[in-house]
Amino acid sequence: MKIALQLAKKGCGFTSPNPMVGAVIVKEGRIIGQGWHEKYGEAHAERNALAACTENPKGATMYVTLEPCCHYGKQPPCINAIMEAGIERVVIGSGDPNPLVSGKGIQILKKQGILVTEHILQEDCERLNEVFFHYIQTKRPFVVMKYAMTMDGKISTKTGASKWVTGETARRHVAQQRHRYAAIMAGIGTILTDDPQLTCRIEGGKNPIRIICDTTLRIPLSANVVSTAKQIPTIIATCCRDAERCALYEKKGCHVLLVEERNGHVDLEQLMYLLGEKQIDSILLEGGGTLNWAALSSGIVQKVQAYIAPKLFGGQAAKTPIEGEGICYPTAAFRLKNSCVLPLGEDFLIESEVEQS
Ligand code: AOF
Ligand code: ZN
Repeated sequence: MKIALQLAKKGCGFTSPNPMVGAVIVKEGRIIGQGWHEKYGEAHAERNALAACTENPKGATMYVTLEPCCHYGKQPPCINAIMEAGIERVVIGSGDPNPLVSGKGIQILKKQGILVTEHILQEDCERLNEVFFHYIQTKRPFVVMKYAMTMDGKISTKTGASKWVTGETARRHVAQQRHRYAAIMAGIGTILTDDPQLTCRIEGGKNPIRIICDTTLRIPLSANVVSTAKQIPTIIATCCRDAERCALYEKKGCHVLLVEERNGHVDLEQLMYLLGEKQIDSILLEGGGTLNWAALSSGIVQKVQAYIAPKLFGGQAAKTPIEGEGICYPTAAFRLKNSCVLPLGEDFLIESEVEQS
């Protein structure tokens, strides 16, 4: 199962909005085939592992990180392939929360006389697909709020300069996250001050869909994200209903998404619903303090990634990761759980889940 998990991770960034899955086929103590789900819409891990078998898999055991599917989607049911190949035993990491599968895959395999062992390395298999599990159950994207700050909690100096807070190793890690998640979201403030590309920039990596929250449609037509929108999908979420203005951005290749207004901003809850409808299963939120507060207080954030640099900027005017109104008492804090720390060069990444209230 550990090997299957490693195989599954090779699909990272390419399977969205479907899961990463790995499978290993073992006969008489030898691995005779392995495979993973390589790309959205293409063959599932189980069929890839069967196709890769170097000898007849009849009587063999299949280790698979996710319950095999039993429905016709873009691909035929994996349980059929497993039964036809004469697999004797299936060892499963986690169940599939997809309502079309959800326990039925296991049930049918058992009915056909195949031995099924469940819950092997279940936690690892569930963590691997935290995005898929969230998306299939809520139809909303999994949102990761990311920021880089100094040890005194600043994301820029008092002049607004932020290049760079963290070192190269940490920044390379961020690039991997842009590959991993389906989309990246920033606010108009970030576009106006930094004019970023919001691309991935790692070899063999995929660029995330870019989502810009721009309540009043102020984004310059010359902004990098607008001028490259024909190459990299770019969504502008706005409350501006001026059709002529919207058309200017559409002509440049942007998709203008009309959203209701809430507290003077784009209604983020509605935006998450609309993005979920577009099959966007995950978002790396690289917002400034205003957007971060709006996101956190509207309950759309699942995870926080804080990159922390051993530096101090000082300055009352220097920006912090989450601004907005803030809370009154420490007891009202947004609580985080299951935190882990990853050293990255001289910096650290602290990653935590947001406790949903
Ligand atoms: C995958 N890859 O390796 C496995 C999946 O539309 P389809 O036919 O590709 O079906 C997608 C569903 O199949 C997915 O939501 C999940 O429930 C199940 N298993 N999917 O893309 C795989 N094993
Ligand atoms: Zn399948």
